Amino acid sequence: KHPSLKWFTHDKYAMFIHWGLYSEMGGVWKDKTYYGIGEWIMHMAEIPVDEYKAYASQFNPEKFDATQLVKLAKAAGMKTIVITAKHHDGFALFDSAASDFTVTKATPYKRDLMKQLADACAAEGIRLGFYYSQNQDWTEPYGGEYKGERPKDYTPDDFNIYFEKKVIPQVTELLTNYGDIAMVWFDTPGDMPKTYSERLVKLVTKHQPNCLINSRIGGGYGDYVSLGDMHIPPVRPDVGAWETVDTTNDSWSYAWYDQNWKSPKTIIERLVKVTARGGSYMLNVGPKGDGTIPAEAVTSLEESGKWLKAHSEA
Ligand code: JFZ
Repeated sequence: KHPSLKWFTHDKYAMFIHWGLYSEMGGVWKDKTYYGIGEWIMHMAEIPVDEYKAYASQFNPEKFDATQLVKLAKAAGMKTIVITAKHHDGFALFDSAASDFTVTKATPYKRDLMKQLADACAAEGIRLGFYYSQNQDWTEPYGGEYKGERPKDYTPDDFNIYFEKKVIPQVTELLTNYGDIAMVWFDTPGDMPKTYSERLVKLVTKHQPNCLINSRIGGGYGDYVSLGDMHIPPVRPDVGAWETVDTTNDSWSYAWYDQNWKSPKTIIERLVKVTARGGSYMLNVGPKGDGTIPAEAVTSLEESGKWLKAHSEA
């Protein structure tokens, strides 16, 4: 049993953040709307790799305010923030020596967003975790589910090239450049060989021994179980520590058409259902491309947070 499960099972409520180039697109590509989870727009709109990468020049979140975001999480009653440092599209919200497809090198914004968030979390006493897509990388020729044409004489074993040149260096950067990291939230291991999951567990443990790893690292590893998205088990699952991940509307990342915002009441109901069954609830917000949080999500998080505060103090 990982010692950090103590806070994980005690705190029970975290903020998930899905944010990236796809947030600036907001569900639209070349004046056409693609309905579905916004961070999959490259896949849904079949955007060519070069065009997608070039779109980084449109990402300039001048209105991002890390302190305001962390204070929103606190107001909601959340104790940890987990943010998409790199999603399946391969774009890094942090500075990385292992890639040019980063917020610091490929956008007019140029600043390291994870550094700002890490500093704000440390200042406000909120734990920080990173979502990292360790297998899928749609803009990397040797990455999982690459959306371009594979190099000639490519074989699946070439995944090792991607893993050595991008995954290991970037996860190391995330574990060594941003202070204490509470959790690395890996995702969609797919058919990634177990040895890669093993190597990532060793890497995390080496740099941040108190850092939790979720079960989507693959290979049967992980310190706790991430259940299927937005899924609340009908009865208490006998899996040890577990979490449900959910979102404030229906899309993880911002999508203009998705106005199906959960009310404060619905948030409380789902939080209670999960925690009553022994789980932790990680509720997502999808900031817009400019870095602001949709007003409806802010209101629901603040109102539900007020209710929680009023009903949890002795
Ligand atoms: C994955 C991502 O593809 C998606 O974009 C988002 O980040 C989400 C939180 O995670 O989607 C999944 C992964 C696993 C399941 C469902 C959706 N599952 O196991 O049911």
